[in-house]
Amino acid sequence: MEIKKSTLYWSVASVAVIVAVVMFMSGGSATGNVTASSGDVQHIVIGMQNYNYAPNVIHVKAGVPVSISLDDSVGGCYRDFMVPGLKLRKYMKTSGDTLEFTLPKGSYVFACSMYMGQGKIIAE
Ligand SMILES: [Cu+2]
Repeated sequence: MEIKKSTLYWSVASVAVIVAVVMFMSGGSATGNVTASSGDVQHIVIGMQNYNYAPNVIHVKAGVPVSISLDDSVGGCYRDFMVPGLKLRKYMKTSGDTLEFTLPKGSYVFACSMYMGQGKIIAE
């Protein structure tokens, strides 16, 4: 159990490092792409910047499962994450919680439960 837990933390940490590197290389832009993929899942870690989600424009591949998690910079109701067009809502208590879904081509708004934080996922 301990080993599994630390493995999970390491994977989350690695993804966070990749996100940081990608954001650094893209000049701190809030536009994001898939930051890591294991198997057929597109993992996306969302943080917080200027009272909004960052990245807040995310490009994914249509038809391939997406897994979203919120890092520790995300607080309060921003952790109550919704994709209204898919009728999805999940309170992601920790950075280990994920929301998983697969998208047909299109653009999907995501937001906190009060629409203070908003962004979109573009499936191509
Ligand atoms: Cu909110």
